[in-house]
Amino acid sequence: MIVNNDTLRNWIEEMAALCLPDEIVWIDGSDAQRDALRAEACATGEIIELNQEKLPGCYYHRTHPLDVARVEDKTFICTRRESDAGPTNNWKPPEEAYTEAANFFRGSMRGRKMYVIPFSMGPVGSPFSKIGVELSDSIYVVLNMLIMTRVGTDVLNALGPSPDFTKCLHAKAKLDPEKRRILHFPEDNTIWSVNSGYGGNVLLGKKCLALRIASYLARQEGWMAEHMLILGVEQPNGHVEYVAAAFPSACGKTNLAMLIPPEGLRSKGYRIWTMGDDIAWIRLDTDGRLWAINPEAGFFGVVPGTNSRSNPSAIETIKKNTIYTNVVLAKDRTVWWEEGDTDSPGEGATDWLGRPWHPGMKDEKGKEILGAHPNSRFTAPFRQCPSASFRLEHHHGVPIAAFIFGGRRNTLAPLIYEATSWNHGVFVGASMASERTAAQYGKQGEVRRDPFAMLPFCGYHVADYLKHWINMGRRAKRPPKIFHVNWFRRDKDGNFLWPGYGENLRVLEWALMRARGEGKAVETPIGFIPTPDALDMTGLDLNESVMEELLAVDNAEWKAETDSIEKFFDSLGPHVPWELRNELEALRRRLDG
Ligand code: SAT
Ligand code: MN
Repeated sequence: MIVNNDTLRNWIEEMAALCLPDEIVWIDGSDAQRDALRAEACATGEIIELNQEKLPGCYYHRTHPLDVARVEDKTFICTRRESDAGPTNNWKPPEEAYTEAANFFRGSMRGRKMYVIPFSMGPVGSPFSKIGVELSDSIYVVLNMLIMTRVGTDVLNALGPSPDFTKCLHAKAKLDPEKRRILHFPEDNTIWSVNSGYGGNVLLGKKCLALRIASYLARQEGWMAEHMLILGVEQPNGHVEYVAAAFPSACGKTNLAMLIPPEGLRSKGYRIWTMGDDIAWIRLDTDGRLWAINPEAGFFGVVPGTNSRSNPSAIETIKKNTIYTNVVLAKDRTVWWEEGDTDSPGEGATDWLGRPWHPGMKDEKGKEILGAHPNSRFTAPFRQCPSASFRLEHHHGVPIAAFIFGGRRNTLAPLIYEATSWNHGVFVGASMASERTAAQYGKQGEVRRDPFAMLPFCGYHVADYLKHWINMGRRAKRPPKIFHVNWFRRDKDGNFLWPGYGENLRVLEWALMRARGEGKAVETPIGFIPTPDALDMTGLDLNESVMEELLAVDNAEWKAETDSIEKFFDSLGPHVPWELRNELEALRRRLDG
């Protein structure tokens, strides 16, 4: 391949001299090359071909048992000054990080091939998009990148001779967890990842580029890189309005992104268009609004718990051309997972570790052995989603009418409330939190703050990130309205008050009505909440008293919350924006009434 880009060629030469691959292979994005790579990986056992009658185009992969998720303690932001990484990121000085990791990369591709993966985050050639080139010695990574991003010759053509691309280097090396490093050099537009083979550690377009590096660039260039799903709600009159929503993990982001309207609203003509389930890049346009694209081209979703009730669209999406990682492999080369659509994978199945397995198996201590790893994943092309938005390839994305922030709170936060101003909304996003459930390790009920769900993904000082949010609102003439939702409020006996799933559309629709200047609301100290009759409840029978409980605001509980938020702000260091300190004090005054 003739590549007329000196920066790119020199960098690849330099990295090849470090890693010493036997061969360098350019990924052109063609089906023929993808098929050849699949065949090669099947031959070595790196992937397994699934039952092509039942799961056409689907493949299976098991990771190393100690390589099953992102590793936050091995993830670093390497800026020249430590203060630029802020108090919530791990930091290493760039020279030290490069030197140490070079030792792990050195000679690690001997006897292997180095694949050159040119990829675009966002539609190829869009002014919203960014180009990256990932060098990797893993076919599994190549096959995943082909689904998750736009890859190939088009991307090189769009780049031309420009040096403006993110240099991404990945080597599996020995998969040694101790020597695993996920290094970000925002000042060099560079990412180095070594000793892992899975997920966000190695699909470098995703969290590493599209969030950590992009958030750094976005602040410099005046846009936003956010950990948000994007969803279009089509009203009965055919008009589509868009929301972008941020939730901490385990709040059902992918399910919300693929929501199926409940019958009562569907029959009125409501419809959902999925734009993204994880990441939004957002820019201010000349119309004064914020416009968002989804920089990805696929879904990398958690498999366990995905079923025809929780997410029928996902079930439809992953029937073909999907890579399954770390689930149960059935004897007929289909796949199975906990809380899927069937009770058992049948005789002769093997678990994510490759051991013979059947449901109900217990270890020596009597603890249940899961067949699929809890972080097992599907990688599937976006366009296979039945509700995939027709604007996915639109270079400008979609205008955002409302931002939705959420968390998993047993008490305190009502089903929905609306911020009274942009700055108040930024305060709401900055103080987002989830409580641990029984299923998670650690203390039950412990509150974890995760501003904008960006804490693990912000490529610079989080207080500066909060200030960037304040500034974006100042610049936008028609900024989105900001809301906070809580699908997880419980009654005294611990039961969920709200049915969730598709019913959540009723709540989103109220937010969109408010954004249009409609919708009934009452003002409370924490913001506007719907009047008890404001949500469209057609087809859902919910007791009035339950609705009241869902919308209740308890001043005493909220006062305790303000103290907890203040402690959190204090932990972020001295330059938390004064606007947010003001919002905190204003909230306290309103609560004191
Ligand atoms: O592994 S990913 O980072 O892509 C997904 C996640 O952990 O959120
Ligand atoms: Mn995510």
